[in-house]
Parts: sequence; C-alpha cells; structure tokens
Amino acid sequence: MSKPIPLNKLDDVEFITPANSACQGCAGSIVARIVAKVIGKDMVRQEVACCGPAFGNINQPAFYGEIFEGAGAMMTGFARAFKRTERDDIRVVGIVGDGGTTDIGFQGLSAAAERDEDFLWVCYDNEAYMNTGGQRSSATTKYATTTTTPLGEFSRGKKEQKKPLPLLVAMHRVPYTATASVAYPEDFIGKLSYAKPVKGFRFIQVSAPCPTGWRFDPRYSVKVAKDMVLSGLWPLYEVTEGTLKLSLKPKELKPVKDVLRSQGRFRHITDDEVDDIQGWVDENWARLLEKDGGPVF
Ligand SMILES: Cc1ncc(C[n+]2csc(CCOP(=O)(O)OP(=O)(O)O)c2C)c(N)n1
Ligand code: SF4
Repeated sequence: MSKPIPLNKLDDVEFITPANSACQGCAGSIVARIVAKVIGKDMVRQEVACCGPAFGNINQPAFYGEIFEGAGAMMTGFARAFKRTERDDIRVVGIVGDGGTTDIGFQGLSAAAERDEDFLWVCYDNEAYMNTGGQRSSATTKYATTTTTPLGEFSRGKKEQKKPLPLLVAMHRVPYTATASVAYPEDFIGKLSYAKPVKGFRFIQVSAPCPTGWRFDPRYSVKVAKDMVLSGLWPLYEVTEGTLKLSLKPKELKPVKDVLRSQGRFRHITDDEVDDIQGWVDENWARLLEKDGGPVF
C-alpha cells in the first residue's frame, strides 16, 4: 500500500519544461509534471495522439509518440528490450488520455495487463477526446454534453454511465491499480512512488479536469477536482495484489448537485437527472466501503 508523500519531499529538479501549449488551467499538464518529477531521470515516456504532447517537453532519456491503439504494444516492446539489455532500471511510463486508454487503446492495455508486462500506465482522465474537439469517451460522465452528445431535442447529453476502468484493470490481477486526483498531489505522489519500483503491470487513473471541455473558469481546476473526490464522483483508492483500500473516506459525501452544476457541461441537467447520478455515486460508494480492506473480487 502507498503512503502520501508531501510535495516538499520531491527534488527541485523539473523534467517538464515550464512553458507548454496546454490551455490555461489544464490539470492534465499537472499530471505530466508530477509523473515526470516522481519517476525521475530514468524514464521513457510514451504518448499517443492526445493533448499530452502539449503538456511540455521533457529532459528525460526518451519521449515517444505512438499510434493511438498501439500504446500497450509499444510499451511492451520497450520494457522487454530494456530487460533483455539489462537496463530494467529504466522505467517505462505511458501518459495517456482517457480516450486512448478506455476506448481506442483498451485492447492493448488489457492484453499487456493480462501478460503482466513491466510498465506503468498513467491515464489522465479529462473525460473526453479533447485533442480533436471534445467528443465523448467511455470515461465521460452520464449527461455531460460533448460535441458528439450535444443538448438537443433528442439528446440530454451522454446516455451511459462512466466506464469503471480502474476496477476492470484490477480484475486482470495486476500488481497495482489506483485512482488519483490532481487535487490530492501528496496521495498521487505516494502512489507513483509506491508503483515505481514494482515489477509488472501498474495502472493509475488520475482525475484531470479540463476547463475547455467541462466549461468552467480555468482558475478552479483544482477545486473542481477536489469536489469530484469529496462528492464520491471520483473516489480515491488503490488495489494492491488484489486488496482494495480507500485512500480517503470523507465522513459524509458532498451532494453531487452543486459539483455537477459548477461545470458548464452539466448546466442543463434536471433534478431527476441529478438524482440518477447521485444514486449511481451512492451505490458505487457503498460497494467500495464494503470492499475496503478486503479482496476486490
Ligand atoms: C485510431 C485513431 N482514431 C482516432 C484518432 C484521432 N484522434 C487524435 S487525438 C484524439 C483524441 C484523444 O483523446 P484522449 O485520448 O482522451 O486524449 P485527450 O485528447 O483528451 O488528451 C483522436 C480521437 C487517431 N489519431 N487514431
Ligand atoms: S483541452 Fe483540456 S486536456 Fe487538452 S490541453 Fe486544454 S485543458 Fe488540457
């Protein structure tokens, strides 16, 4: 199990260049910065077509871009090559969007997890295909408006609930799976530090609010991320060798209503639709509490 690590315990060295071309308030760029800082100089970073390359260049040994559906295969190749050449001190890390993880890259992810390949896959979850204009992904929350789920006569936004990807990955019986949030960097750093030396397949999905797609003032990215955690929309937990542990257990969850309505993508939703999401959150939370400290399945 991981332990939170305070920000001031990290070296001053930055591996991501300070200037980048991400939008103002982009939480995904915070994810890339923290990952690079924690994993350190011996990291090979893998990206696919996504906002990721806009999060800044790096000063680590290598930075590869890859076709969308190929991340799992490419990282497998790197990890095996480093092992073969006795350089398995080099950490292979993917920083991949939710579209590239939950949808287009899912077969490669699942295949690599099943083979227990030796790399860390970090998904920054902005809940849409942002680099191509904000289409829905299977990580988008129900009722969110996106460019492919607009509000209209026949549409109330996305029809389906968010795919429970971290649990699906954990079901592959990999050594480590976790959720994290940019609003809880100590928890995220602790999880990355724990995962770094572990051999085998590791996966962390990080809630990374996107002011452009979610339509809120960019100054509130971290606040929005925090509200997602405190309302149970984004529970923080980890699964280590099959055992689930909640990382944060608020005594009472914040109602989802205000959290949703603070984001333009949900501004249209009715009280019944809020209740639908609240019911889904409550059910998930009850299930997680029940499993806390025990086997995930
Ligand atoms: C197989 C394939 N389908 C579609 C695309 C077009 N495409 C490029 S970037 C992108 C969006 C990526 O979304 P996501 O992985 O969520 O990352 P984000 O852009 O949100 O950072 C898409 C659909 C592509 N490059 N390859
Ligand atoms: S669209 Fe969203 S995820 Fe992409 S760079 Fe802008 S804020 Fe970041």
